[in-house]
Amino acid sequence: MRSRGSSRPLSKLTDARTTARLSAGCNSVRLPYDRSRVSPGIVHLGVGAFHRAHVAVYVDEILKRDSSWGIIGASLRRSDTRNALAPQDFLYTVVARDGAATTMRAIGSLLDVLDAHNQNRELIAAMTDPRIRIVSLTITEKGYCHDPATGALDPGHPDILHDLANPTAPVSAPGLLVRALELRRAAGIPPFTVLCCDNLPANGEVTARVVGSFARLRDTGLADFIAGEVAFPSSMVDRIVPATTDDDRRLVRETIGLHDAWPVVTEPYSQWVIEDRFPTGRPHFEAVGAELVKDVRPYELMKLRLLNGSHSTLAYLGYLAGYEFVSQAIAEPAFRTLIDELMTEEVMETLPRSVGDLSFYPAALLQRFANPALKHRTWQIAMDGSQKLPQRLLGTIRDRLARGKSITRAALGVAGWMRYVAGVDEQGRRIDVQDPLAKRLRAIADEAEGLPARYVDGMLRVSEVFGDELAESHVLRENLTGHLASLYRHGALQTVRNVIGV
Ligand code: CS2
Repeated sequence: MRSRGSSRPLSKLTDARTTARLSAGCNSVRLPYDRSRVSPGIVHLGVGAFHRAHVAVYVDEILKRDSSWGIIGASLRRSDTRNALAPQDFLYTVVARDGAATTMRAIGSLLDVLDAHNQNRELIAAMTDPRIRIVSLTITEKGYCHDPATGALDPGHPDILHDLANPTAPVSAPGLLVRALELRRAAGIPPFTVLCCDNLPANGEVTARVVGSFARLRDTGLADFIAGEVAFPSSMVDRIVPATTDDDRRLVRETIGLHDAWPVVTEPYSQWVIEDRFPTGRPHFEAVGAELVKDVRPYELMKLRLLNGSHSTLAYLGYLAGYEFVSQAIAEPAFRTLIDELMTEEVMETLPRSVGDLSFYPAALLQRFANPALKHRTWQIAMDGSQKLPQRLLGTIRDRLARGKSITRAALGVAGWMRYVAGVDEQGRRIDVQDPLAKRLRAIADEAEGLPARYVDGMLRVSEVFGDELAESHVLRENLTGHLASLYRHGALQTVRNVIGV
């Protein structure tokens, strides 16, 4: 493993050895550029599977034409990505699969992965390096330390309290960004552009708001500087990337004859729509398949409500009905019809017309969900529902209620979530609910003592999820109570059948 002194945080990699090893004997897995010439231009916070199959792949294409945009990655929570990738010089394989084909390619755009806890100084030094012009983020919804219903920073969040007490050794994304911007400002280095790549609506604005609020809690001069000088473009990201399994590792080993400790398996499809606002420069993203636009909001709404709203609905109801993978759930005709109707009957008319003709999109999504080669666990998507539901299902519900339209299917997705976070499945087994609010949600379920109306009342008071306005809606309350009663009495599959009328 390469050791890195803090005095040389961004030394160039010379990994011809590993490149040669990965390319040996396999024409489909090789790097089409000289990696020893690549220098870092991007720091990316949150190097999970999604990043490695999405932004890192676009940047890998960029490196064929411009070697100044390598990525220094950082893990904010765990050190497992660094531990797996360091021995292979941060090279890894991306496997794109569907029923018809499997393709593999090596990705070399990731030059290093730093552990934000154990290598905090190195990470901040990297973010302060003048060569870094973009800091991008995929830290998941909960990484923003915000109130999901309003998008405002939660000043009582444990990581924010930590970073206010330790401003020079921050652990949260807002804390890291503010510290690095502070150091750049002091050193006269122009700020970087902050590029959010998480599934949040107006994700650039949300990031600007939490970073700005955190900065203001530290130093108003710094907050004014950030508000005036730093760009936070929004972007819509899309690629389905399940967590890597041992079977995936085996597939790579058997195909290319090399052990890759952490490949990523994904679908062939990929989309990235970026708001074109990069005062400090950017790669020629449009040359590698990204769409640069003035306003990302319509694309974000489309994707969050159609894809992610369907995904979450499938995840909760599918899990409860006993389906381990999305492809299994969508193969059940009743689920397929429910998701189709959710999209075409409820979500579509809430979307802005400016996004163009979307009539092809629901069918394309159903096909992507059905991809039999992806082992995408319903349990994985079910994680962090309290952070996801506002933008995935509740926006649709709010817009439809305002127009007096029915919300049956979207409300069933929300009721599925409520049933799921109560923590016991239809066979009486414990559900491993992963959610920052898991304990509180479970307590609300326990207090309701099996009475759906009481449970719904308690849940609607969780203002981080529902805000104030939705909690007052009788229509929503009635829909949720009816669905929840049915989920408990008849189970998820029968409830779905009843809702679609078969
Ligand atoms: C999924 C997303 O885990 C989840 O919540 O809905 O990660 C989804 O696969 C991506 O947004 C697809 O672009």
